[in-house]
Amino acid sequence: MKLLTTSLLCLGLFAAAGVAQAADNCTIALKGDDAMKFDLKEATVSASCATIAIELTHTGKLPATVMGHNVLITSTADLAGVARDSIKAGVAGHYVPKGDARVIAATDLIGGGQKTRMTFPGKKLSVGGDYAFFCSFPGHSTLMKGKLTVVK
Ligand SMILES: [Cu+2]
Repeated sequence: MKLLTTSLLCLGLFAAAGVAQAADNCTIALKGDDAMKFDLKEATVSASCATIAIELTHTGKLPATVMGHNVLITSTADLAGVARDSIKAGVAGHYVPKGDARVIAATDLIGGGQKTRMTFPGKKLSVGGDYAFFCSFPGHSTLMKGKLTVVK
């Protein structure tokens, strides 16, 4: 009976892990703080997800005008150019260049204690493509950036 219980427990754990992993592959969850850092340097999503979500939590206390964070996804090659052009959009424009085809996805700009979420179609990403995520608040992308890996 003890053996059976253990086996059932193991099965349950495996099932839970499988569900968690599948969910994670359709969501890019990041935390930003008052030290101008994201909690992750790398994220992985699946291009087969009908919808991919970006969830950003600002764990700091500073307002968006001082230490605002957002998450943009571009190809790695476009990161520097988009970061530069984002400045013109200003806080009111969430530091996201309007109608810029290089921006694959972008969240709103948030301040300390806030959360934001946006979704975009998984088909906007290609398996094996060279993508980056970063914060486009002026000066932040040097530290607040990471590699986005896209799997099948
Ligand atoms: Cu930032």
